[in-house]
Amino acid sequence: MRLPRLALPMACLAAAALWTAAPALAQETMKMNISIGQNSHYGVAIDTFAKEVEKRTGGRYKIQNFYSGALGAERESIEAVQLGTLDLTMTSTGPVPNFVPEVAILDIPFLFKDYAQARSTLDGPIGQDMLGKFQSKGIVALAWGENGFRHMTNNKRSVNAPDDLKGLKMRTMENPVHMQAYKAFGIIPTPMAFTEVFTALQQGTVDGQENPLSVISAAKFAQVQKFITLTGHVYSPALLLMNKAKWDKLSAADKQAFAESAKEAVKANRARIDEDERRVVAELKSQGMTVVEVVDKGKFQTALEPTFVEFGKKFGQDNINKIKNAK
Ligand code: EAX
Repeated sequence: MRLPRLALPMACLAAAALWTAAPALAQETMKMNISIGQNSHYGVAIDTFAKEVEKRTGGRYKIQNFYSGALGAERESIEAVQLGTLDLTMTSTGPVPNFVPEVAILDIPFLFKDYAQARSTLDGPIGQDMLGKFQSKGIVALAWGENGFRHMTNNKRSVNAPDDLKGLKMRTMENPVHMQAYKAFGIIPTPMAFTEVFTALQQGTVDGQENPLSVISAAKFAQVQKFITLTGHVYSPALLLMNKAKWDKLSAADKQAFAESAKEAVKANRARIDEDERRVVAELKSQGMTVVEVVDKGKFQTALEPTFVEFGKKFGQDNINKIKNAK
C-alpha cells in the first residue's frame, strides 16, 4: 500500500521535532553516598539536596542517594569523589585531614563552646576560607554540614571523670587529632571505618566509641553499648563534597542551583540535629543505657592540657584562639 505523498516528510518532521526536544529532557544522574542510614541527620540532608537539585535545575540533574556506606565508608567515599568514581558524598571531617590537612584544626577537642558558635564560625569567613582549600585536591566543598558534639560510650563502666576512661579500647575515627587527644585520657585508640563499628562493639573487639547523639541513635548503638557520658568533647563538622570535574561542567545557573540546594540540605541537617539533641537522651535511657548527663567538662579539658600545647605548636596557637574566640 502506497503512503499518502505527505506522510514521509511529516514523519521526518515529527522525528526532527522529537530529536530537538530531547536535549531539554536529557537528565544526568549523579550518585551520592553517606556512611549512616537514611533516617538520620545526614539522610535528611542528602534527600533534601536531591529534591532541591532536581527542582532547581528543571530536571536536568537527578541525585541518586545511597545510605549506610552502600558505596563505601567515609574515607573511601572522599577518595572516590576525588577520583570521580563517585559524584558526591556527605561526610564528617574525621577522614578529611588525610586529603586536606588544614581542616584538622577543627577536630581539636573543646574548640567550640556550643552549636551556635560552631555554626556561625563555619558559615563565616574562617569556615568559608577553609572550604576553598578543597579545590586543589579535585574536590568542591559545597557547604559545611554538621555531625554534632561527640560523646563517649562504652560497655565496661560508667564514666564520671577522665580517669574512668583509662585503659578503655575505644574505636576512633581515622583522625590523627582525635587519636592523639584520646591517648591523653589513657584511652587505647583503635581507628576504624564507621561501617565496621557496630559489629566491633557487638563482638567486643573494642570497648566503646564516641559519636554525636544523632549518630548513636541512627546506628542503634544502644543495642551494643551500656554506658554513655555526655562529654561533648569534640564538635564534629560535616561536609557536602562534590567531584570538581563534575562541578566544572555545570553551567553557571546549575552551579548556583547546586550551591543553593546544599544550603537547603544543611538547614535540614541542622534542624534534625536540634531535634535529636532534644529527643535522644530519653530514647537511650528507654533503651536501657546508663546516661551520665552532668559532666565536669573542665576536668576532661584539664586532662587534655598536654595535647593542647602540642596542638598549639602544630596549628599555631593564634589560629586556634581565632576559632575559639570567633563569635
Ligand atoms: O559521620 O565515623 C564516625 O564516627 C562519624 O561520626 C560517622 O561516620 C558519621
